[in-house]
Amino acid sequence: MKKLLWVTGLVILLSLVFTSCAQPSATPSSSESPAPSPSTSQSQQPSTVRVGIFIPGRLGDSPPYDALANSARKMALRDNRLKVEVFEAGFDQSKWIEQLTSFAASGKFDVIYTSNEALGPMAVQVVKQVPDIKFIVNDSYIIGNDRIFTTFFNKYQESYLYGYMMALISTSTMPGANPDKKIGLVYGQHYTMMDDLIIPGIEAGAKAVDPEFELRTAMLGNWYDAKKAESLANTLIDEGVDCLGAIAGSGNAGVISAASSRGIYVVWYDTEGFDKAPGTVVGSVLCFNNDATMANLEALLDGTIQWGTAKIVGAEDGYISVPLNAPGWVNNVPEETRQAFQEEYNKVISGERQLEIPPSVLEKLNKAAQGE
Ligand code: RBF
Repeated sequence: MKKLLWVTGLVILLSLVFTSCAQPSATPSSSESPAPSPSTSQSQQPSTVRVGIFIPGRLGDSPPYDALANSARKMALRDNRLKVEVFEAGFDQSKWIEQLTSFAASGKFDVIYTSNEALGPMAVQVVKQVPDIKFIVNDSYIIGNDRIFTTFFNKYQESYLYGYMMALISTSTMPGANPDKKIGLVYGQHYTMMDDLIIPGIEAGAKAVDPEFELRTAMLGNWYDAKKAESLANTLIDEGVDCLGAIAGSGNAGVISAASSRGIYVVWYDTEGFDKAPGTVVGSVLCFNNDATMANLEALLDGTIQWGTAKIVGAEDGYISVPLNAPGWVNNVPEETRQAFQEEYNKVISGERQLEIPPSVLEKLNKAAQGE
């Protein structure tokens, strides 16, 4: 009996081995071998697009540039038609045009993707000198150049929300908030977007909370000196400011140091920022540079970019937003303050509160880019 069982077992085992060897293509394991590509994708070999990312500064503390580089790298991992190389040009702005020209003339790229309003005019110059190269520029507004596409965020709207939030925090019952109707901003340098959209937007937002609000500003003069930024922030706090904004790249760290040692508040611009200093950074207004970059790169790969045009995006289409459920906001800011903010925020995203970029500002940016 034992012998019979042993023989039966052996027969079953042998027949299993035989079946799996004899029918390789019919077994589930065949699906692990490379699936045959559909004939269309075999015949239309996707062409590669080589994109050079030109960072006008350094990566690490500048939300628009970090988002640009990170999104492009992420996109290249997801789509093998995209090849990406990132170049950090550094803070010496007098070198940028030369660096950009040689980057474009290197022959390594089909398209250069860069950011900020000073780079738009440089792109216009470079396309005149370097044949075939194309440019996508975030935070720039240029129309009519058929090798340039720009994306412009409604910074007036973003800054209005920023000022509105800072003024509400300043008038709140939060410890450290004083009766003075003053908020502050430390910023990197003068440029049209700062002077004509960001600062006026913050002022309009604060005055919408209370017309008596005043915005005190301090210019850093660069995008990296955190020590100087700290001293500027301290001066603003001495003047009665109890909630600060920071748009100064690596200088922002100094604004946080001053605010946290003096027990006042910071609202972050473009990204969440709560983790930079929990309890000091208590709110933020977001600008989704990453989404815009991904969308533009997707359009580039699909061949649907509208060269020669500029795309304006804002809160109504989800490119500017506020993290209303973030623990850093919910746990630090009293409910009535958050409620008041949310009411205004809803008006902005629904379009009830119209905060358009003045056409004269767009015209000014385009004219500057065309060298007019
Ligand atoms: N923003 C930064 O966060 N870091 C920078 O290094 C930086 N450099 C800039 C240089 C120039 C010439 C200009 C016009 C803007 C710069 N910005 C920088 C500002 C940036 O474009 C954007 O306006 C702000 O970051 C707010 O979104």
